[in-house]
Amino acid sequence: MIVAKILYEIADLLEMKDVQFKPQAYRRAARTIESMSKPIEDFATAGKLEEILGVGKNIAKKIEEIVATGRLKYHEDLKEDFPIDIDALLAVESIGPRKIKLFYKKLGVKNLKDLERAAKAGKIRKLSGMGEKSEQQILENIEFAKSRGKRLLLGYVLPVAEELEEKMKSFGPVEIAQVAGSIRRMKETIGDIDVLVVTKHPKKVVDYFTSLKNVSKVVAKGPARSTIRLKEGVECDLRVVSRSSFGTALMYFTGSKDHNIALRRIAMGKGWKLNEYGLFTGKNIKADKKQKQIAGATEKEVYKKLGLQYVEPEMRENTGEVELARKHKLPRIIGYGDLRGDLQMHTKWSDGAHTIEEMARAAKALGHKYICITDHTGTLRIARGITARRIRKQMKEIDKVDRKIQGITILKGAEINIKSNGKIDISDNVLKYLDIVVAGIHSGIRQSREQITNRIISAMENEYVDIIAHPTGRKIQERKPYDVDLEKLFEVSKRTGTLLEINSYPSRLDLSAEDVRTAMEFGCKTVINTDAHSADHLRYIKLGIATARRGWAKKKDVVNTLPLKKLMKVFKK
Ligand code: DGT
Ligand code: CA
Ligand code: CA
Ligand code: ZN
Repeated sequence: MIVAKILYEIADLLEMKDVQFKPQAYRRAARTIESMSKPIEDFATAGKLEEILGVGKNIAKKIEEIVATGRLKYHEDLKEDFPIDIDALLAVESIGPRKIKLFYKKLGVKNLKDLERAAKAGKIRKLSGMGEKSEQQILENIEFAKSRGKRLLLGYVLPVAEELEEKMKSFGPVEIAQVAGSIRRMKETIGDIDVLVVTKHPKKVVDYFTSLKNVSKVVAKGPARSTIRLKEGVECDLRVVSRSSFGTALMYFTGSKDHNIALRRIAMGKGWKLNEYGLFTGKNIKADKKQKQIAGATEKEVYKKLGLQYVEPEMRENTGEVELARKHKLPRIIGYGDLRGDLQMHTKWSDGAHTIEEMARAAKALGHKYICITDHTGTLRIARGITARRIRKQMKEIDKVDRKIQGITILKGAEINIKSNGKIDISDNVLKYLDIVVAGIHSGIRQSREQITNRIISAMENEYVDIIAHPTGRKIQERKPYDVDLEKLFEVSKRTGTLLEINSYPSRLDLSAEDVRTAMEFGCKTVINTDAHSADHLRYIKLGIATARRGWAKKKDVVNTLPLKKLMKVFKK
């Protein structure tokens, strides 16, 4: 990940220097590397960097240097030309490299504080291409950027955490290793990684942990608890716990804090005590000699002793699950193995990185039984939207690939654009031949609540539209949802049967878990898609399932858990 980050920064820096073409090349390479499932180091050691899409001789050499030394001289030289906190400024929505350069040259803006001061003093509006409105917008966006702190996307941290867990597990003296905390609850953003281990040799384990290859700093080192900072930019806490209290420790460090407090209260009600060391009779572990541990080795036995149904980690937010667990009435939420396919993805026909065949083979390898190809259509220039004529051609190609690859069915679809006036950018004459039509808003998002809501509703009422893609348009930590009356959409969804998507892309997760929960209360059905723009993105489906689980969706609430035949009935025109 550090490689991608440096390449992105080079692109920004080159853009600030007005260099042509090169920025796009660096960005393209960064994007590919960022979404690869194999570590870049593997390509580097095998001397196969140039096989990566977008990586030529020049960029390959730079990657080699980063992999070998953790840094890049070329990058550091570029940074010296601009002594600016680019990361912080780029984090402000609507600000890109060009504006950073403009603000730096004309106003000497080097960081967020400078920018805020300049905007408040009315200096931004005087620059060419800027106005009072954009100045106001910058101020609002600075506030938003400040409020979101340093949390990282689950989609970014999860693979790092999983790899770390694997490394710990494979170390001889480790008996158990497991990730806890917000990652285990699959929250959309993550503060840090929490890992628990059981071992008879804490010192060896801690030495191993603090000398892992991707450690950038050892923050604390002790036999019970150690903290490291990883090169990927995230901190990781390791706690050594005993086998007999592993269950209660896992519960404690999984959280959420509010869920734990509710459980502790239940234990107290029974005259017991619950903490990370176990479930005990007697109120105070130290003072009460008669206290005895009655559970603690596994989570299941602790929940059971407390008279509760087991609560899945994704539901442990104290939003009603404890009450239901007490009554043994928790919903059985969708499982990670329940999905049979993915119904939104892009190929080279529009702005995707891979061919239909490559996408199908990758999906099959993930265990999918069906996929739907949904390239962008018509008016969406930036996404290289395809015309009606090309769609017909693509349909033939899909048939061909579908016959060629056994064991997976490739459906024909499109992701159409809902224009500002609520109209759709391609005619019904084309739509009616497609298996699945996904519609979404991709531009003109600054309309009023009423306009946006009605715009989406008019698409939902089109008899050929099956799915509304990323219904709120939010991008986590980048862009707020557009102003839309979701409850109205849920009502219309129930009436028309148009599905609202759970988009699995790491920065989208849209609908959010909270929105899914409301949708479920309305009795809506939903669909989990990746919106993959490359074969490597297909594995993000796990994040969408996690979002559905956090929203308490059951298997039957998600249409792409259905076998193909039943699925096709849902999408019958
Ligand atoms: P994060 O890291 O901000 O994404 O969120 P968490 O939930 O992973 O929080 P973290 O890393 O601070 O702590 C891990 C778990 O440990 C947390 O979910 C619950 C538990 N925990 C931490 N501090 C407290 C506390 O003061 N009281 C209780 N009851 N539990 C705590
Ligand atoms: Ca944490
Ligand atoms: Ca922590
Ligand atoms: Zn696209």
